[in-house]
Amino acid sequence: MSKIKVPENYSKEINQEIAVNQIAYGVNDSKIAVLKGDIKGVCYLCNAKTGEAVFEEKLSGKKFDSTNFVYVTHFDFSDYKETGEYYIASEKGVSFSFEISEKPYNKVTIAMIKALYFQRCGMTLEEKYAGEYAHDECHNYPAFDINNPSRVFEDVSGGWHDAGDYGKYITPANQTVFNMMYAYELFEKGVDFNLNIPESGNGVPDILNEAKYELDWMLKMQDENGGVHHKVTTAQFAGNVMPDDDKLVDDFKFDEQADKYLKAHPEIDKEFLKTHQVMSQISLTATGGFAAAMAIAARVYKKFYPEYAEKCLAAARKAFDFAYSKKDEGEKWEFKNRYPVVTGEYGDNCWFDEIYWAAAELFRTTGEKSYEEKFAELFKENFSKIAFGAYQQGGHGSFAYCLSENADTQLRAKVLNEIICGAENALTIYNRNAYLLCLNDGVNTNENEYYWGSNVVLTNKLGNMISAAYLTKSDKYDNAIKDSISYIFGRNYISQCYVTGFGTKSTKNPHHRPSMFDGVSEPVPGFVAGGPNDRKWQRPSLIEGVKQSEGIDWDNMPPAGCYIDWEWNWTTNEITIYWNSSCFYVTAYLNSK
Ligand code: 9MR
Ligand code: 9MR
Ligand code: ZN
Repeated sequence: MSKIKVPENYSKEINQEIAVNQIAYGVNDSKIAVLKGDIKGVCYLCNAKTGEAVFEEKLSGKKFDSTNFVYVTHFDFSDYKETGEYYIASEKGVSFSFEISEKPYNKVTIAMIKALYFQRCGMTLEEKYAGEYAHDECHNYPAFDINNPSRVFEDVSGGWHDAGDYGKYITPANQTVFNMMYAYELFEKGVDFNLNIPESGNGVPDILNEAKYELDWMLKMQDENGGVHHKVTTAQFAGNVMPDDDKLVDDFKFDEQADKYLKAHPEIDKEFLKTHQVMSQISLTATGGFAAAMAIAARVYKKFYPEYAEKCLAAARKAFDFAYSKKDEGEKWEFKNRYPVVTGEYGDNCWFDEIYWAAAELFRTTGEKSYEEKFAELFKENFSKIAFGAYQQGGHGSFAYCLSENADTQLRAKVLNEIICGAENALTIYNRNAYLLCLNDGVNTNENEYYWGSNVVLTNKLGNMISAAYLTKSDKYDNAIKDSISYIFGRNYISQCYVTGFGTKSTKNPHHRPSMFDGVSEPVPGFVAGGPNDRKWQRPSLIEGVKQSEGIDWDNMPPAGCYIDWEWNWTTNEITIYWNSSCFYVTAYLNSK
């Protein structure tokens, strides 16, 4: 029996101002709870089963959180090293419970990868894999070429729905498969799980089985000239329906614009518009990133499917040649939605980073000097060499180059230096952040990074830190990485765990059509929500959402509080494939240690 006792007068009510990682802390890791306010009493760690206090500390030393303009106090129970389920008791009440675990990220990593299976388009999700989230096949309709409507792509099936909408977009796909294949290549132990998907048990790791579902679709998006179409979607966002009930353009607006369009294209008619998806035009950002992704696939699938690997390599080379030869006339290829398409744009006015990434991957895969020369040339262009994401992919390229055998020593040193500077920068931000994460808040620096998809702004930065850690064989960034993940898992200003199905106060109402319209009360598990968005002008749905949350003073809400778990608030509560992959790439790294 422990001699430590929580005083009788301590409240036993849950107090959300005690923020913890609601999923799990690693048993040998730093373990901190962040309490709002200047708290001075003794704080206790209690066993959740018995209520018994097992560890205590007298709190002192408030810290100022410049992001949200509050004082906070840390309760550090790192010295306690027994696994189990716990909560924290303070004079202000108790926290949500959490685990201390040998393998704190395993379950959530599996769920975050499996979430991609739930995004599969074009096939039935059977009950034995999808449980109550099963549904019939969807979107197996042909697509017409936006540049030439009489040209029809008969088979654009497969791949994942990108997000809460049902579109399929190449640039986010490029990042997602990158995360998966790199997680396998570098941190295999951290993703070596059976996902219970149709391919499980076929001798190929499930993370690669799942990625291949997307890659197979991506290959269909490459045109004969090597260029890659930016996306294939219905003309408009789907209505309030499950994927298999999305009867395309049943709700296609036949307005004046449509009439004009049909007059200009006598080769098609209304019926045609109602039965086809739209294949949007080629873009250089899609093509460059695709070349990179396929070059990675050529490496990682070689051992399992040698012919497939060859096919991926050929696709990569062809895409690269297309993108490289057009890079100086890139404006012509910058993606903008064209009528009748109004779905997600994924606009990006810099394509050099994607082509840079492709050159690096092709060099890494083939060892051919010509790709290295082009990489060296593109290195001189002005774009971030450290950013990871669906828009900025220079960080992917830099990492790939530094991992290449026979990389030029001098150039490699320069590239590595960029990666390390980026990681050091993130570390500095982390070190002054009272909630222990590396997002800029606009106070100490100019940029406030609490914008649309802020959770992935964070995990992408961790991607940069992981590159630095991996290349320098250092664990100096690991605390910052783990602590930032604890922010996503609930240790934040609003005690919100942003992963569906995990933690106590977790995201329950994501802007995700299947979760919204499947009649199941719980959302599909394992999805990471976009997170707080402090750009007030970009929150139409949040403003409407005020009605949903009477009494909340949104105008004075600090950055990390600008979140509402409401399904129509897509600017903070949507989910996407690449937000998930960016997060499980990080936990895969942590798992593999
Ligand atoms: O569901 C759409 C989501 O995936 C997008 O991120 C978001 C912003 O482009 O738009 C959502 O769709 C909404 C559309 O923009 C406006 N009409 C209502 C749609 C939601 O049903
Ligand atoms: O993340 C994107 C955000 O930065 C844009 O402002 C917004 C409007 O164009 O689109 C977001 O991306 C969405 C995409 O357009 C459609 N699929 C879901 C994406 C995430 O919300
Ligand atoms: Zn579909």
